[in-house]
Amino acid sequence: MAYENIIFEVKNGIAIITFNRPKALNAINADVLKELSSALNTIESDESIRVLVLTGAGEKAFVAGADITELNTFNTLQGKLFSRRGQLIFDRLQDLAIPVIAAVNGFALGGGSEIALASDFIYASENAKFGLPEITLGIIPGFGGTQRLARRIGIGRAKEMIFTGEMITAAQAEKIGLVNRVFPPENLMEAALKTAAAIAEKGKVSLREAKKTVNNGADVPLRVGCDIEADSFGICLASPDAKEGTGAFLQKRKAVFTGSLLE
Ligand code: CO8
Repeated sequence: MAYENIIFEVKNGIAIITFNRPKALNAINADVLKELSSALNTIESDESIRVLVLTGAGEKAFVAGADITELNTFNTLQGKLFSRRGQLIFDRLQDLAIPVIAAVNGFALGGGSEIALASDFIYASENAKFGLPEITLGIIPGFGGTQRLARRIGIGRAKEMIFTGEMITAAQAEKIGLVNRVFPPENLMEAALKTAAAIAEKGKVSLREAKKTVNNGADVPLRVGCDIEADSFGICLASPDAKEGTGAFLQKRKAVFTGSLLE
């Protein structure tokens, strides 16, 4: 697929999706969702891709939300379908077998915050701003934000952000655990790619199982979560990576992981 609203590139096993609609601060419309979905198809079918980094083009915005021009034309059914479509694509991001890092440069509002929340963790530039301003538009978050924000930062803080629609700074976002780390704008991508490269050296199977276990364990009782963990632990041992990782430690050398997700 030819991309017009995102830039999709792969370098050294790291995929980068850059939201790229400068005239609307990278806001998400139906075309962006279509292109994001197509890029995810490629990522899911290419085993050489080991980590995905999401970012926004330009210095001002990561993604300034869903496209309000488009939202303004929706009737009830179209709104519900667009919300569901976005949710399903963001679920795919969350469930991707590889880690996803959001490198948030500038505004991450509405759907922009919601994409970042569907990623595994967030790095932000000092000028990043997070918010769910939908309430000021007479609507509510519709790409999973009401659910994921509460799970990430707690119900009270999530309700405050959703009810007021106010933005928070990168520093505030770091303080409440929404963001892992904050960097000067010029260092953000370098930092995200450095972490991505460190993760890319690890075994694909153990990364997939670690991600799945944390995700699937988050909403179940501890006992059930620990059962999920034990099952995933067993799956890791079925991969050659477990032999390689433990063997390399004993032989005092660096492990080289070759395990495949298809095994
Ligand atoms: N949609 C469409 N266009 C946008 C958007 C957007 N979300 N955000 C910015 N733009 C456009 C502006 O209209 C402007 O265009 P133009 O130059 O043609 O007038 C251009 O981008 C630059 O923006 P500003 O001039 O406003 O730049 P400022 O620096 O003055 O302000 C802000 C930057 C604060 C980010 C401001 O643009 C803003 O408030 N944008 C809207 C943010 C927002 O409300 N986002 C939430 C949208 S709703 C949503 O995300 C719901 C998700 C779930 C949907 C469920 C399906 C139904």
